[in-house]
Amino acid sequence: MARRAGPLVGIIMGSSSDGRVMAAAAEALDGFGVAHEDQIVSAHRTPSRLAEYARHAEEAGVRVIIAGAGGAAHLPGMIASNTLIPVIGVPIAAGASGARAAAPPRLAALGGLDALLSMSEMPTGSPVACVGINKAANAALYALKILAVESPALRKRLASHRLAQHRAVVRESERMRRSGVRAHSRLRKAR
Ligand code: RP5
Repeated sequence: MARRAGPLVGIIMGSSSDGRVMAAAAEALDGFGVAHEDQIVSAHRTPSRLAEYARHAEEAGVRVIIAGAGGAAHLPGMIASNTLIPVIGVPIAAGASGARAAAPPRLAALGGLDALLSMSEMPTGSPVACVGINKAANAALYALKILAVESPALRKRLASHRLAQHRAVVRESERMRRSGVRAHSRLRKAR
C-alpha cells in the first residue's frame, strides 16, 4: 500500500461523550503512524448525515471504519448497510465513561451489554465486526491487521508490536518469579 495523504481509517462515534473511550483507537493508530479522521455521526440524531458520511468515507478512500456507540448502538450497523467498507463496532458503556463521567451514569444500566448485543447480533446481510465493551484499542489493532493485508511495512510493524508484547510478559514473569506473586502485585499497585 503506497503512502498517501488521506485517512485510511474513519473513526466515528455517536456522541462526543464517547470520545474518551474512542481516543484509545486513535492513540493505537497514531502509534503505528496510520492516518485517521475522527467525527461524530449520530444514527438517530443525524440520520441524513450518516448516509452522507458513508459516501464521504468511500470517496476519501477510507479502508476501515471504527464506529463506537452506546445504548441501542445502531451506528455501526447502519453505517455498514450504507457502505462496503468493513466496519468494526466498539460497544460503549454509555454514560459511564464520557465527558460527564463524574455525573450519575444515565444510560449505563446495562453496562454496555445493550450496545454489545446491538452490534454483534446484526441480522444477516450487513455484518459488523465487534470488539468487547469499551475495547477501542482492540478495534484499532484489528483495523491495522486488515490494512496489513496490503501493506508489508505495516505487517512488519505489527510483528514487532507482537514481539514487544511477548517480551514485556516474559520480563514481568521473571520479576514475579523472583519476588513471588504477593510482593509482585503489591509493587504493581504502588507503581
Ligand atoms: C449514543 O448514546 C452515543 O453513542 C452515546 O454513547 C450515548 C449517549 O449519548 P449522549 O447523551 O452522551 O450524547 O447515541
